[in-house]
Amino acid sequence: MTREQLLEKVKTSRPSVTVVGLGGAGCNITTWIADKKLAGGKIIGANTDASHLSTMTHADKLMLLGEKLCKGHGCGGFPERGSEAARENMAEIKAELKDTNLLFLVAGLGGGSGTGAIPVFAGVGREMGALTIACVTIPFTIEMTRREKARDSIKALAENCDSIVVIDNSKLREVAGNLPLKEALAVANALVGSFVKNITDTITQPSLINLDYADLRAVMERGGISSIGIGEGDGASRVEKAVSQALSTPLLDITDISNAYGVLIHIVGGEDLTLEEVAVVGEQIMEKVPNTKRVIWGAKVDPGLAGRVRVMAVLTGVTCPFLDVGLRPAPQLPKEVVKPLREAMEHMARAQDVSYPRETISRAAVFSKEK
Ligand SMILES: Nc1nc2c(ncn2[C@@H]2O[C@H](COP(=O)(O)OP(=O)(O)OP(=O)(O)O)[C@@H](O)[C@H]2O)c(=O)[nH]1
Ligand SMILES: [Mg+2]
Repeated sequence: MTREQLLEKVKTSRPSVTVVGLGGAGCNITTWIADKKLAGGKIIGANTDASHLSTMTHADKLMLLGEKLCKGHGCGGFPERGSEAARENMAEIKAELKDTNLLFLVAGLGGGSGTGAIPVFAGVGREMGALTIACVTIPFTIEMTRREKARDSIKALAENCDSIVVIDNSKLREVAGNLPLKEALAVANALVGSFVKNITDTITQPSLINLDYADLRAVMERGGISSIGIGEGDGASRVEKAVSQALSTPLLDITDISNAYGVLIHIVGGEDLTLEEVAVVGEQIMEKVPNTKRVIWGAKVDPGLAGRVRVMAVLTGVTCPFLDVGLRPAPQLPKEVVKPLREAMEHMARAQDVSYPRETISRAAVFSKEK
């Protein structure tokens, strides 16, 4: 193979990513992502509400769902209408998702359009063989009946998704403080949005440590519920602070983090982020989640973050008392699914052209050893 052919291969083998925002909340979240620029992914806004959809100025494609059924108005909180509306657009949905490898479906559950349409899109995604990840919020405890509705729809969604990343709006207070509703929702939008953007960026763009599509598949494809925790730290113990915050305030109540099926760790730091710090993040998180070998990494330098470290930990296949969704039977997994940290760090060291501290190497070797 010539170098040109190889470069062409790199280009064509890059996974294609599609992000679909469904319903009012879903479209608001994808607008956040589009504003931050999503390199290497296509953004689709889909809603039954024409007027809300028209506010999505940066999407690559807008889909008015159920034009005949809803006539450009919303679904008034009825998910059955949302499903029927989406089915009206089936041919268009199939055409848009045709070549997608990684599909993010984003919605705020509890209303009609997003809640009803998301399982329809998920069904198409799975049928097309895409790794299908739903990213949803569940309503505040005060929205009682909406919350019940959201719970039912997650059960239905589990049939067709590889993973469902859930953020409970009620948990936002713990991370964001007692904010007025509009601001609390904006925090939720930023959280779901950064999850989607972080993964897409590290898969499609050269990063410090690249997340690999096959690895992502290994931690996400068995389904179930995933919970996200985020943390940020500065000063001498910035890594410890960021990790303990990320693990102590998951955005969904889960019973036991030590039993997670897989872990995805994403680290962002300024130019001063060191290899040692990246290793310490891994070590601390893996101490808390000792029962899994499925741990994948992404790390990125953001020059605007000087002095600080930001950690996002995604725990997949967790148990949540409110949701009661289990894992699907195990697929044929490759024997070694843990991306060896040592390999990743060697790559990182080469990219940064720094020499490798001895202590870090031995630590990394511990991570990559089969447990
Ligand atoms: N994160 C986030 N959640 C929101 C936002 N707006 C509403 N929600 C939540 O999402 C749930 C569903 O609301 P919408 O997305 O407006 O509903 P929809 O899917 O458009 O459904 P219909 O309007 O009934 O057709 C609400 O119960 C809220 O909990 C938002 O901007 N961000
Ligand atoms: Mg709406």
